[in-house]
Amino acid sequence: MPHMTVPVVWSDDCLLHVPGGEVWVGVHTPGTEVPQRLEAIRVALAEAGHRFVPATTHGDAPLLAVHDPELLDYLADAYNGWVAAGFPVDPGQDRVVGYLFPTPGLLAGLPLRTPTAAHARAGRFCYDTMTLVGPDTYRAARAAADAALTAVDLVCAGEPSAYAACRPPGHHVTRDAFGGSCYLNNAAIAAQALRSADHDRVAVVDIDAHHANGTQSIFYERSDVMVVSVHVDPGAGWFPHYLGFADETGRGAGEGVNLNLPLPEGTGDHGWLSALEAALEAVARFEPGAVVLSLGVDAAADDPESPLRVTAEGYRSAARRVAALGVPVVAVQEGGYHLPTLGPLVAAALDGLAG
Ligand code: SP5
Ligand code: ZN
Repeated sequence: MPHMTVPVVWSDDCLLHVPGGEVWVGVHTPGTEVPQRLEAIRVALAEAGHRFVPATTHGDAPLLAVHDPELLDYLADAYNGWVAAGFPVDPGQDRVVGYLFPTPGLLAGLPLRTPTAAHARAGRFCYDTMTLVGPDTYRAARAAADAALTAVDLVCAGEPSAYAACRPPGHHVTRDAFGGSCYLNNAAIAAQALRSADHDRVAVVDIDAHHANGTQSIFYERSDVMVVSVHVDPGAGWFPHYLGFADETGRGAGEGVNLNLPLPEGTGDHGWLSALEAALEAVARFEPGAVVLSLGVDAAADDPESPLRVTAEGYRSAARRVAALGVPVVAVQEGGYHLPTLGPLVAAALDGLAG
């Protein structure tokens, strides 16, 4: 059998989001989720001979199927509101970043309002200080979602798999709150689009180093979309800290349709692939018509953002096992921050998907 290639859905607009930095424990540090990531991926996938397909626009409806309209309205206007409030001049912050967060202890059961002030509104929708909004952030986030939706179109038209070069990533975004360098949940948008198109049951398999808290949250009470996530144990002190524990199994109709496999720091290919194998057995029993693969490559040994020690061979095997489920796979890019190895890691994964 000839070795297949995977269509790579691409939009130049995904390069437009420039975080400008992030506020890490109160200190302004350089951004980690930078446009150079996507360039590195592009070079490696072109070299591997994959086909590039331009992303097409899909409008608001598939986004509103998983996100609150208030979140989209906020993201669309956040930067303009910040500039209008004068923050780029005084105190000299040219990106939107929150300073006050409506924690349950603050609200004490009273209703969550949307504040008037731009600096307060930021904390209503963004749950961390690491996910700044700049002039073209929303345009890039929309382009990433459109790339994911175009990949859905390709598998619905008969491709066995498609990869969306999504940036910014998405799996940390809930129905109405963003963070973790993510603005719109590309994987959830793709999963819902697959549901609406052809498939009664869809599974999201998340192999980013970090728990898929946003995707989990969006589908937590649903029986038609399974979410499985293999990630570094949040209980060992890793993002997203509050979520991603093994006892989060879904609620109501969704009970038993959410699976978390937290792993100890230092886990390498063997332990990571064993956990994935267990996750995929649950997925196979669920009998999905299609799978969304949240492909973060930050579980790699060299990655600065996680303590997992997965190799490129590990990613190749993981993707091969996902493809072996025998249903269409829409892969969307999530994290991965070590610029020198990022491209080869994604190329190895796509090679496994195609093989
Ligand atoms: C999509 C994705 O992989 N998001 C990762 C979000 C986790 N970010 C946690 C940041 C932890 C601190 N990193 C230090 C960076 C200092 N600039
Ligand atoms: Zn990650």
